[in-house]
Amino acid sequence: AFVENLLKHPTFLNNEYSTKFIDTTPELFKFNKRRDRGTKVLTYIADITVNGHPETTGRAKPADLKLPRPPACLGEPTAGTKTLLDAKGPKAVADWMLAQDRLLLTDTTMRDGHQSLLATRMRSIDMLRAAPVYAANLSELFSVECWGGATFDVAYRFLQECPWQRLRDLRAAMPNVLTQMLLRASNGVGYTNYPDNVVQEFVRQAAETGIDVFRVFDSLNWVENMRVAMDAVNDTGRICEGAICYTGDILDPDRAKYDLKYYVSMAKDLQAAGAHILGLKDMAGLLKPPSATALVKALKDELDIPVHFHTHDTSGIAGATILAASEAGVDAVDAAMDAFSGGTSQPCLGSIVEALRHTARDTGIAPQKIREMSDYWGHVRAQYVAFESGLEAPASEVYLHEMPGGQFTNLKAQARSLGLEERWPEVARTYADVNQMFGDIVKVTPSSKVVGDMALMMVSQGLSRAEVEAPESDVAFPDSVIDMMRGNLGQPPGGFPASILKKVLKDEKPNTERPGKHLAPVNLEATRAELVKELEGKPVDNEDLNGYLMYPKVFLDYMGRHRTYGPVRTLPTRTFFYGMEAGEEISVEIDPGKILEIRLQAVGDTLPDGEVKVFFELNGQPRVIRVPNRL
Ligand code: BTN
Ligand code: 3PY
Ligand code: ZN
Repeated sequence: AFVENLLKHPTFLNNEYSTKFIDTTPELFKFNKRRDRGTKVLTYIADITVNGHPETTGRAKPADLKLPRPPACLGEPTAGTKTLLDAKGPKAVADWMLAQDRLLLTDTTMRDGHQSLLATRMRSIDMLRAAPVYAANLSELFSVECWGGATFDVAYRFLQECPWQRLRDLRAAMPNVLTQMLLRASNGVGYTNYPDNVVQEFVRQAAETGIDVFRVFDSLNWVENMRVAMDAVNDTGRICEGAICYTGDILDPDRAKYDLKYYVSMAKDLQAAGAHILGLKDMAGLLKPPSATALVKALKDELDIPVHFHTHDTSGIAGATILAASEAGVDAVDAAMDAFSGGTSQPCLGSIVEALRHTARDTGIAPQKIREMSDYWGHVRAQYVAFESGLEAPASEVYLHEMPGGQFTNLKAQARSLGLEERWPEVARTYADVNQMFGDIVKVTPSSKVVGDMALMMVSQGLSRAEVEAPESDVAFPDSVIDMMRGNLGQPPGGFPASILKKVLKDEKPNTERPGKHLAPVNLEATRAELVKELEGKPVDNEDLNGYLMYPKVFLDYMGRHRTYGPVRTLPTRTFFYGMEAGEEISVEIDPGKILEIRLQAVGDTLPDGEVKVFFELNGQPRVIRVPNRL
């Protein structure tokens, strides 16, 4: 009916229609979703070309129009770590790791690399063009970290794409190498504690869609709060990497709370809880080389499972820490491809490979293959210049504030938007003060966000720690602080100090039990039915259901935009963020094998009704799309 109505409609006959036409033509409205995908994608391009993309307006623009070209695949994919997992299971992979002399490497470019350097904005298409090359040329890697952490919500929220589809496609393109994700235990890939069955269902789906290695951590290092997620991973037959979050300095007598004994004891708890691998997650890059020597030695002595080290190069010294950890016998480390390394990201993969060549821990990866891959990543990075943070030099300041790599540049941007840019040193010091006021806690998503919220509030209101703590003062604490003190993120070692609990909660009694214990399970089928209704009858599969369970509003907003703009995930990144230029031609595979050849002919003037005609050729046929001029 829609097509019939549309075909007869005068506006359509003029080959001029737009979202607005659809929205203001009630007789068509119901069928709006049947507008063909090509038209939707043209509408998106027209809109961005006319109005710009809200996220890149006013930011630097990439110089190059060319699509980044991945290096050639040198032969067919050969057996890799994933092949071993499929044949023999997770315990066999862990045993294999222990038996290797070489240092094993995880490439973090597709997750933490861009999360830490480009505000998580890398799009699937840029990953998917690289993935077959990883399968063919880099199957000696231990794993490719490509999912989880902040990438999940950013995909829906800012990139207008489905994170599940990204994972499914990556898995298909890299059948021989282990895929790895970062999971915030009972916080899933969100910022809050979810009911146990939501976490379980999420893990089940992630494994089904394509994750092999789950790095599970808790933002307060509370093992009790990691068990549900770890058990769920073990139920899938995939690899459970239980991670310690590293903070403080084991060699500093003033930070005795997080000493060697603390970490070894937590590591043993994680091993007992079913971890196949122990993750040593140094999210801020605080582990110094001599401390790494001591810590890795102790962990290797005390554990039966392999140790996998993750760090950030904010200080500039992480390469040395990696080499110290390697010398002390660490089994695997994380690094980012050269073009996505350094600064708040991971240390440089190619340089680690070079540093270990012709030694007992030679990684066995050919430097030439890394250089070629990194060349591609360099061109990819250049497309995202609008999202560069501008951090130009290593910062030893990280030992003062202890902000995780992903938060550092983010908080700086937040401070700037509050007009506090000049007072950054004060924000950094206050962040450290808040940490001490909260009892010296692990700071990683989501606990790091709580500390950041409090620090920004104090600096913008001119409050010192002493003023916040003074019993007579009346402080309006941020909601996230109240929530954490209530126990909704769980408990740090030794609990929160009584003084801050009293100040924040007054006479309210905090919950010191596992938050999930008090959350009723979600009725999954009732939720699916509710979502079907929200989507006006569209069938809801398990991936969509899981997206909605993690982020109800973000997911629905994404679906709403999807209805208007269709599948924009395969647009070149340049087109997605900047639209097209007159005379430009692009080729877009909107479905496997279905290719649209799109040429932008011209952009017309703004008409009296405020709309602009945008003239395209779609597969050789002229098409005119009207979009509102919102500038
Ligand atoms: C975003 O949500 O900002 C990113 C997704 C892109 C949505 C496009 S941008 C042009 C058009 N105008 C909007 O407000 N949303 C869409
Ligand atoms: C995340 O949770 O996204 C992190 O990267 C923590 O380090
Ligand atoms: Zn990290």
